[in-house]
Amino acid sequence: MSTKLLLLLALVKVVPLAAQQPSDWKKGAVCYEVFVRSFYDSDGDGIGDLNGLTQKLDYINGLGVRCVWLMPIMSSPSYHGYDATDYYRVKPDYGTNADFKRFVTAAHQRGIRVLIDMVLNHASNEHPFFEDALLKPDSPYRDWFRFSATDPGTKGPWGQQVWHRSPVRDEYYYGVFWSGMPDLNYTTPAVREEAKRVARFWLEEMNVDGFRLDAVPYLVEEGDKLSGSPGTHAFLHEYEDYLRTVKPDAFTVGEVWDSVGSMLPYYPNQLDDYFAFAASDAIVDAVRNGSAKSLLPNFLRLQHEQPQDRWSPFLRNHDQTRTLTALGGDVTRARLAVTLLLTLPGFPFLYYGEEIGMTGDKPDPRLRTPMQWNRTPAAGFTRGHIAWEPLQADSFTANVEVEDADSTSLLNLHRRLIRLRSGNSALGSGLLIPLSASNDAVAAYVRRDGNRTVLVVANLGSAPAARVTVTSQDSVLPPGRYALKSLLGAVSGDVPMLSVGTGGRIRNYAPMRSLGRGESFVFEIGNNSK
Ligand SMILES: [Ca+2]
Ligand SMILES: [Ca+2]
Repeated sequence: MSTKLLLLLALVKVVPLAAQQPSDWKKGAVCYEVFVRSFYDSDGDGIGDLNGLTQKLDYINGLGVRCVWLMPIMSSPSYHGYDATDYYRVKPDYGTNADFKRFVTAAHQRGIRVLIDMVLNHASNEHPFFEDALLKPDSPYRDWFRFSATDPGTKGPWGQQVWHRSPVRDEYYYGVFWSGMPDLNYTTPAVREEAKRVARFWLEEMNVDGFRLDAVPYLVEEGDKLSGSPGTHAFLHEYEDYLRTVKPDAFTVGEVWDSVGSMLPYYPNQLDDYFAFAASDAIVDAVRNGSAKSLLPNFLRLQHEQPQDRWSPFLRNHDQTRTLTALGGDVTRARLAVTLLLTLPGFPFLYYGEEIGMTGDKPDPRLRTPMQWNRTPAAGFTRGHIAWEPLQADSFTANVEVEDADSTSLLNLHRRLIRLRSGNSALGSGLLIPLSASNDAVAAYVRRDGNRTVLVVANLGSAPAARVTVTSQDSVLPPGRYALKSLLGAVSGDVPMLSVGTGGRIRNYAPMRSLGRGESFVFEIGNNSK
């Protein structure tokens, strides 16, 4: 490519996806999880759909996210879609395969990558292959599932029933989650090949950029090893290798809902990335408990073990009580939580509606309620009268329209933080260096890469914290005096210069006279002014 053309490309506002280095795009990026059914209904039937999602792409782009993960969009009898009946066809409620392709094209035009949920572990009990296997003992699909002539009676990984009685004859089949979701048998070569064929279809024909893989620890059962078996790891490795041959920069993120220690066996050569559940819980817990003590250990361990673009923190996903509800409706705490999430390392994910402080608690449909767009009875989600699931009660006050107009809103804080992260290499990919604060309620850390250094200080406590000082155990910066500049709005009063002594340590530095309740600061540490 000529230098002239390179220069031209650099000047184009949106860098075409193909021109980006395969792994570069995750640096400083945020990915947005969307439940299509609840995002925007384009035709008034009360169900969100792909055309509606396409119509709202400018909103998503305006958040500054560079990637979306769509919860299941394949044909399925359930509202959530985690039980497919056809892996090659979009759920008719959501539209057609052509609608999906138009969505992907429109997302790519905005530089937004598209990941879709891929549910490999199980199909629906209404999937034609399972129905065939259930009905006919000589079905070619018998060994695509796991049948047993007698009830093995064994329980699942969390003590649940996993062997379900066939409704047709005296036998049992295996389903780790539910009788409506029979597990596919990945020891059968044809099942592994089919999983690859499905992946190829979505990568090539539908042009997606990758997958979020559901429930990966449960893929292969080996004796009484129902989770994290050697066969599961081997299959993930095989699957990822296959994706590389189809689309070298395809991206995969897996759900391993477990501790950091239990995530680590899924590296280095299986999926690209996994959700960091334990690190995510640490953020919400720290903010809820008003204590910074257990905030950083999981992040530091992950940082030590794996590159930052290979683990993904978040606040909440579609299976969990929404952040604002978990924080007792306290918006100040919700602001702290997202400030921590988007200034800590990793490749963060954001669940739709969290940016406007949507609320919701179990049962599951209440965690996935329609997006609140404006102050109308259906919150602008549908022009029909009835949404598929009732809105949350606060849709008149917590919605995009209201928060858009308020520069101090949670929504605008999200936009600022997402942009800050993408534009500041220290926040995007810098090393996390923990600081100890003189007050346990205060979180303090530095992010630093080769060029830039950022200091984050946040009071998680329920009272103001006066004269808080921060200290580093290790070398943070070359010795000298540094000026601090706030990256998140104006700061009242002067911020004292930071003196870094020999050894590069920060010692008893007090950036502010007092930190108000819920107050946080993100400072750029300027050039050495010595
Ligand atoms: Ca619709
Ligand atoms: Ca399985």
